[in-house]
Parts: sequence; C-alpha cells; structure tokens
Amino acid sequence: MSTEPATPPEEITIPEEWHSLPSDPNYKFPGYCTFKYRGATMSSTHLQWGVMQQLEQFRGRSSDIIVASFPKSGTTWLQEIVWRVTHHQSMAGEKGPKTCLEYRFPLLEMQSQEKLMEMASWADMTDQRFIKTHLHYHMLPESVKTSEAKVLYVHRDVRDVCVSFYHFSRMINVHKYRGTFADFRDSFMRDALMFCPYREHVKGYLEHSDTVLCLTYEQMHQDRGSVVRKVADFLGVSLSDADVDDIVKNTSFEVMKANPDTNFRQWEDSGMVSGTEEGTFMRKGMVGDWRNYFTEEESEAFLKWRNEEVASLE
Ligand code: PPS
Repeated sequence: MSTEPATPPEEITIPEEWHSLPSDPNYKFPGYCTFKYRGATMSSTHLQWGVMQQLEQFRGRSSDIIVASFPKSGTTWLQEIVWRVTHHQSMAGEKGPKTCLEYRFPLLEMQSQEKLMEMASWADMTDQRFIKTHLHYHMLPESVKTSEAKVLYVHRDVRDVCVSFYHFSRMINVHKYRGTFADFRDSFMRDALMFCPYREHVKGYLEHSDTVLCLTYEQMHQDRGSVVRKVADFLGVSLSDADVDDIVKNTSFEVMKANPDTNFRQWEDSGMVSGTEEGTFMRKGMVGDWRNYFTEEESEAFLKWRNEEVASLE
C-alpha cells in the first residue's frame, strides 16, 4: 500500500472538505482513488458522478421511502420487497414489475449514473419516490430526517458482506480490483474501502432504530414472511396472507436472479461490468459463504473487530 494519494482524473474537481487517501494499486481502473469526507470513505467515482450536487439538491419529502445499507448487505433484496409491498394491488396476478429496479429506485448519491443509464433521477419524480442509498446516517440530507420520509436499513453478517463486496469490486469496471481476498479484508478493517468505516455505518443506523426500520439479511433468509409483514406495518400497508405469500415467493433468490428487472443484467449492456468473467451481481445469495474465505481464527478476529463497536446496539 502506497502512502501517497493516487492522482485523480484531471476532470474531477476535489472539494475543499475532501481529503485524499493513500492510493491502493489493487484497483486497476485508471485514476480510481478514495477520499475522506465527513468521516466516510468516498471514491473518485462519487465525485465524477455528482455526489456533491446530489447532496446539495436533495429535498426529502414525507412520502419518500429510502432503503439504506452498507454495500452488499441485501439492499436489492429489501428494495424489491419494499416495492412489492407498496405495489401489491397493482401487481396482483402479474409475475413481476416491468421496469428495472434501478429505474424504480434511483440511487441518492450518483446523479450521472442515472444519466449514463438513461434512468429517471429522483429530482424528476413526481409520484412517491423510492430511493436507494449507501450513505452513512449522518450524511443523509437533513430534510430526510425532518420530513416523515420512511427509512429502512438492512445489515448482514460482516464476513459475508466482505466476501460479496470483494467479488463486486472485481466485477465492476470502474474499480477492477485485482488484489487477493486477504488484501481486501485488510482494507475493509482499515476503513479504506468505499463507504467505510463499516462499523460506524451500521452503528449510525442502529442508533436511530426508533425511527429507522432495521432488518438483517439473515432474517430475510430465515423468515421472509415476517420481514414482509414488518415492512408492511412500518409503511402502513395492509396485506392479506395471500399477498405475503406472493411477495415471499417472488423475492426468492432464484426468482430475482431469473428476473431481468432485478438481476442487474443491464450492467453488462451499459459497460458497468464486462461479461461474466468475474461473476454476476446475483452471485450466491447465501448465508455463510464466508466459510470459504476465512479460517476459524480470521473469522473470530473479524467478528471481534465488528462486535467491539456494534454488538451492544443489537
Ligand atoms: S449493492 O450493490 O450494494 O446494492 O448490493 P446488495 O443488493 O446490497 O447485495 C448484493 C448481495 O445480495 C444478494 N441478493 C440476494 N440474496 C438472497 N436472496 C435474494 N433475493 C437476493 N437478492 C440479492 C446478492 O446475491 C449479493 O450477495 P452475494 O453474497 O454476493 O451473492
């Protein structure tokens, strides 16, 4: 690991309050670099894709529904559950929505991703808005906290998050991570990866669980029916048992992986990922894949590190 910051692409202007971090040669995408901004690690891609403009322009509305998470924690899964809970009437009898999840649920922090993929921006949406974010709780625009917007948060066994994030970082072309898993885990624990520090991310939302609905990936695996009911209660939606069964059935890993509206296959067309050489977005969808990556000692140390900050809030 270098102690020098990477040279960012010339076209990015670095705002004063962003501090360059040491470069990581394992990222092979030219000019990829990271910064510290308000305690969070953000990437050059965020700057290029308009995070500052997004944060300045965003005005929360009381009807907004926001699904937040640290990357690779089950965001897509919870988004699809939320969508189906809130649209169960219009979707009754249909197998699935007909618009890509990314279009239905734009990302708060990346304006040009929407432009790049010809997606609707949250700013243009006139109906109820469904928004995804990986921002830390303290970075959410104040208007989200002062409006009656509903925020849902999902977190996952940190070991599985790290494994999934590793594969994701290898897969997407704007990162092209080529280090080993051990390198990646080390960067994760040093808070060097995009959206780290992980522990503060989880802590920030769990500390607000009086207003934020906090769920786990593992609960979604174990008993999706009760998660669907919790989401519906939180959003003030009334569901019949048949509605719940329908949502549970249509949000299984197999159904979502086969559904072009939820499987992120569009990333291959837009050049975000190249083919399937490094895997697909819907990778394994399981609890405990970490066993293939951590020894018992590594797992223990990693959990201990995580629990030092987070366990008391669960
Ligand atoms: S992202 O890029 O941060 O929005 O990714 P995110 O959606 O949070 O996480 C991706 C992982 O969630 C898995 N996934 C699912 N698991 C089980 N069931 C369903 N329906 C489902 N949908 C997505 C996906 O496969 C990624 O996990 P891994 O472990 O890599 O397979």
